[in-house]
Amino acid sequence: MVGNGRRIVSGGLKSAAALVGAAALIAAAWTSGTVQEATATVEMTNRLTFTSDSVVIGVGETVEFRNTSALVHTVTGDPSRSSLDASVHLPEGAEPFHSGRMKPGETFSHTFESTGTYRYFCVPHEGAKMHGVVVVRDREDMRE
Ligand SMILES: [Cu+2]
Repeated sequence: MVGNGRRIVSGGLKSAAALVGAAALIAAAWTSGTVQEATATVEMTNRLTFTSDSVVIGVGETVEFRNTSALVHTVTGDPSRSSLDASVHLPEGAEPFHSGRMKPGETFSHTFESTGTYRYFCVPHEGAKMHGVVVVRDREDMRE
């Protein structure tokens, strides 16, 4: 999925552009290592976004999701709960996960046990494309 550079830009390809943007972030994370490493925190906002879009952790590490907004959100990496193919991607063998409804102020932690790229989303805001990416690397690879 990490593309070969060329893309057509037009008004009708917003979600494709968002995907390319996410891929670029992942690529940046892989090469620079300056995005968040190790155990990470992601916040859920009033703007129907996750911050950061993309975090990089080592296998077996945990991401804490915090609902710092005034809205109910979820953190969902479960294809059976999504209606859009683009909302969820799990590495082969990875367990689906789902936070349930998170009220303002609540937190949810998930430990990522398989390497690869996870794409997750928020059930109530799937239509608004509220989703994010966690890249899980071998710890060996993180010592550079
Ligand atoms: Cu949401």
